[in-house]
Amino acid sequence: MGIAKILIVDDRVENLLTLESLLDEPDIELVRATSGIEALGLTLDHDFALVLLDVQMPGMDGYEVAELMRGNKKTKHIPIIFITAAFRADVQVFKGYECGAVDYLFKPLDERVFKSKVGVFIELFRHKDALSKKTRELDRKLVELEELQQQLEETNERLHLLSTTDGLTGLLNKRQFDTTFEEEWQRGIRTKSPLSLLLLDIDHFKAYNDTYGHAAGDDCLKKVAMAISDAAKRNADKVARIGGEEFAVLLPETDPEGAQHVAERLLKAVSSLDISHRGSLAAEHVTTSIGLSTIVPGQGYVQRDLLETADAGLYRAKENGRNSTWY
Ligand code: GH3
Ligand code: MG
Ligand code: MG
Ligand code: MG
Repeated sequence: MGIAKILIVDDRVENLLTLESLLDEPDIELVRATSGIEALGLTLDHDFALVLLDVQMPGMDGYEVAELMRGNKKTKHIPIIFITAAFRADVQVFKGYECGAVDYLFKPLDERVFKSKVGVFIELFRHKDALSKKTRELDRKLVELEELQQQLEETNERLHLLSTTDGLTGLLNKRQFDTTFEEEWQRGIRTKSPLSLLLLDIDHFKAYNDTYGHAAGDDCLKKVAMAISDAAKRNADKVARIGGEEFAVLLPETDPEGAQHVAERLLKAVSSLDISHRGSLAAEHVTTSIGLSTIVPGQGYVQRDLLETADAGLYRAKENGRNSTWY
């Protein structure tokens, strides 16, 4: 337990000595002042548990000291007990309370009453001290907590990215495509607007791997993925890698004409990457085949219809010599 400091103020040294003898305790430190002005200065420099203040002093009296203490942010909460000469009917006890004193004691002091009153304020001070220590500790913890919160958010963001995107290409993964497809389908039902789907597959990609190796194959996949997402320009367009060398592009609020337009653009975008492909039977460079379909969601259709129609289109595009689109 810490030491509690008490300021004793009296213009007469013998009165100070009396107070000192009454408060001679190991856990109390007494600080003396023999004038009001000296007392005020000390209250600014120390953290007092209590001020025992004489009323009558030459110069600045106790009431004035109390009023000035109340007017200062640093000292306004320090409890003050006035100690004054023997009781007289004309002593303005109320004035002491008005100045903000917590108590008013008369000399000669009753030792037991005096000690127990002082004891209450020491107890309060200790309590306050412990509370402010706890508050500081909590403040530190709060800062730590905020840092942890920040880390958690970053981890969550990374986790979200990992669980929704494909590691090789950065496009949406199959799982996220399924989720997005479901959402767009439901939105299409509400807005009664056409939803188009493009299924894109790299031509003779097995031969590409066989010719150039798996690492070159991966590199090619990355370039194709980038070309596709660049070519699917609208923000609402969702591009996913849904298989080894298969991609899906979901085009909300897009009619067959628009979908065909995007498909042609994708075909061209990949083709103009001009990635050499000796093993291809379709061209000298890497090409794709694209199957398309468009449905206004609901109205007797289900999601699978859109997928199956696009898949059938892809099959026809392959049969048709590859490097082409099919509705
Ligand atoms: P088609 O024109 O009919 O599509 O012929 P294809 O060879 O592209 O089709 P197939 O389905 O027979 O082969 C796909 C190949 O894609 C098989 C596999 O070696 C390759 N592949 C799938 N995933 C990856 C991958 O992540 N990296 C690499 N490098 N190759 C992959
Ligand atoms: Mg006096
Ligand atoms: Mg395939
Ligand atoms: Mg293929």
